Amino acid sequence: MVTKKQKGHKSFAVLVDPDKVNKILLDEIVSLSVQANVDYLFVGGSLVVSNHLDECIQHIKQICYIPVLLFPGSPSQISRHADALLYLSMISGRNPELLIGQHVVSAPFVKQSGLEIISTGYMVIDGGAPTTVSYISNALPIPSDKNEIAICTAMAGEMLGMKLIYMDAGSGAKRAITESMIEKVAKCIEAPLVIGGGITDAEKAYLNCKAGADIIVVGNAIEKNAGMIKEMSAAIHSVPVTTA
Ligand code: 1GP
Repeated sequence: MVTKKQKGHKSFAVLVDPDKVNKILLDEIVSLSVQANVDYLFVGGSLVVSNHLDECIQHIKQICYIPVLLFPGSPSQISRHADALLYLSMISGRNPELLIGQHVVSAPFVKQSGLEIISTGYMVIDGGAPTTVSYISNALPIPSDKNEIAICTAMAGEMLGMKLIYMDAGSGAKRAITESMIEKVAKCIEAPLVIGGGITDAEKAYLNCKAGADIIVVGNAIEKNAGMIKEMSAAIHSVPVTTA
């Protein structure tokens, strides 16, 4: 991820929530992702109630080579079959459980999993309506027009050693994160910047990358119309390469 950023390459991550996709839709999403050169498959969700995470990831690994990264809503969403774990600390909130508490409890288990651990400063930005992540986290999101708070939070996360900064308006957000916020945050950090939540068309994905996003995550819009993978991927990968 860091190397891709250094080369100015923009990446596309398709989010698969095991609760929201059946096998037919999963096969369709994976097949279209392979054809469209999707960079990553993120698997997880704020609230996964089913118990077929392992099965879902094993199936993906059998049918494609796209790296699978866990995007867990809780420590129970860990599968050793994935390639890596986004080790999220919710630095935008003040809920100690999501900052460090759950990490302490699950540390031996996570270590034993053998997964590549990618420490990630996770920032929830207000998406215009309560989302599952904002409810479950029991923490206030960063207001969507408070760019300074987002900048300072991202900088602090990076200085604490986080390898990625992920700004998320929440799945199905009414309002995606503004390009103005993305641009200002991107200018202040060197870590790759992941942007997701409420991105519903290729143009928005393109504009987010132009503003400074390094990785775009889309889930909801693809669950509704998997055909969108192709145009979104083409738009993201068409952003001119710029090296810092
Ligand atoms: C949510 O960032 C992801 O955590 C993706 O959001 O489902 O709205 O695309 P969407």
